[in-house]
Amino acid sequence: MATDDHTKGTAADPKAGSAYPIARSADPSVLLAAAKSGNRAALGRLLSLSERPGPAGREVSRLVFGEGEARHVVGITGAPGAGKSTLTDRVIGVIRAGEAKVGVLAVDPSSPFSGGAILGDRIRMGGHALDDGVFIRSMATRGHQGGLALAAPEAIRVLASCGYPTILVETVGVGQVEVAIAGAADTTVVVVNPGWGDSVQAAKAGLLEIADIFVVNKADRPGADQVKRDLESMLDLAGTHPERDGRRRWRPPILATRALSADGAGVDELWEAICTHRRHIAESGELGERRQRRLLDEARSVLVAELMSEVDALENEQAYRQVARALIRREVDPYGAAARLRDAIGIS
Ligand SMILES: Nc1nc2c(ncn2[C@@H]2O[C@H](COP(=O)(O)OP(=O)(O)OP(=O)(O)O)[C@@H](O)[C@H]2O)c(=O)[nH]1
Ligand SMILES: [Mg+2]
Repeated sequence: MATDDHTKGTAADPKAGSAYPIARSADPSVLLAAAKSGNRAALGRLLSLSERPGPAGREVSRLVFGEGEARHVVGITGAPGAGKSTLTDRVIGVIRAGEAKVGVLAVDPSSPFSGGAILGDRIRMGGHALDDGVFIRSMATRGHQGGLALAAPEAIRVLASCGYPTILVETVGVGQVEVAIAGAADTTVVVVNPGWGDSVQAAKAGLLEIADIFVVNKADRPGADQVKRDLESMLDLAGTHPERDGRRRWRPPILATRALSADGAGVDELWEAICTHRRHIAESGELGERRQRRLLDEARSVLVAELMSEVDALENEQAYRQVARALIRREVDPYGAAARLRDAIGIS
């Protein structure tokens, strides 16, 4: 099956014609070269390395950062069960009809026991299991030092540098981190369903702010028009804000899809809207700005993660115990304690 993050290393590099299992290599540059030449096991291993703390992971970051960036990162988010995976599978179909390669990141926010959900995504996107032009990676919260917010952009760069210029990122639209990941795309698609209050739920989850395109999926069910009207009026309200920099404003279109129907009704239009949005932000300069902002956000997240681990490491230090004692005896308040700990780490 082509949805492989299984990198047990048994696959020999077919392109090199050698029996040496390159995917088992721990050398990031060897893996990157193999992955670029189409070795999927090597790509999987590279992604796994990039998720782990330590020098190998850092080296992967360094290597792929120098390789440039994805052409188009598309976030697909929405409530659990809205049909994100089914829709993603359909969009993959449209992209592949044009023969471009596509990488998919299915971000699973739940616990280490979420194997079932990941398996579900694989099955739903399984229509492309034998297609070498598609690489699907499931990513769970566990295992990454700085959490998903750091793992996702890293994985996007790895996929892009290995020949997947378009990346679809599916995340469930609940929880701050997940919404932030979906919003950290060039184009963010928010999926809602017909039903009372679905648009209100989307607004509550903060999805209204990050949406570049709305999709009312399951439009085969009654109530699709109502959700569309609700969203339109919410957008009308938002539209009363002054235009920024006098730029032509992008009003998120609201499309209807039936991802399960035989002809995938509305999916062609969705892909068209995604491409139109990319053109729009490329022309207005927003694409470059979004990416610059994302990079800076990422660097800040790295800094915070590093500081956190330094603070954690302090717990075993004498200085920490002294400060803790003073705090408990109320000789110093929490701010004073923090100032002393800062001294102990060596930041002023
Ligand atoms: N009636 C109808 N059902 C749909 C449609 N699209 C998807 N479904 C069904 O909705 C259910 C959820 O679909 P998924 O694609 O797994 O939804 P998801 O948003 O990826 O779900 P999670 O990743 O678990 O949050 C499945 O049973 C699909 O078959 C549609 O257009 N119409
Ligand atoms: Mg899904």
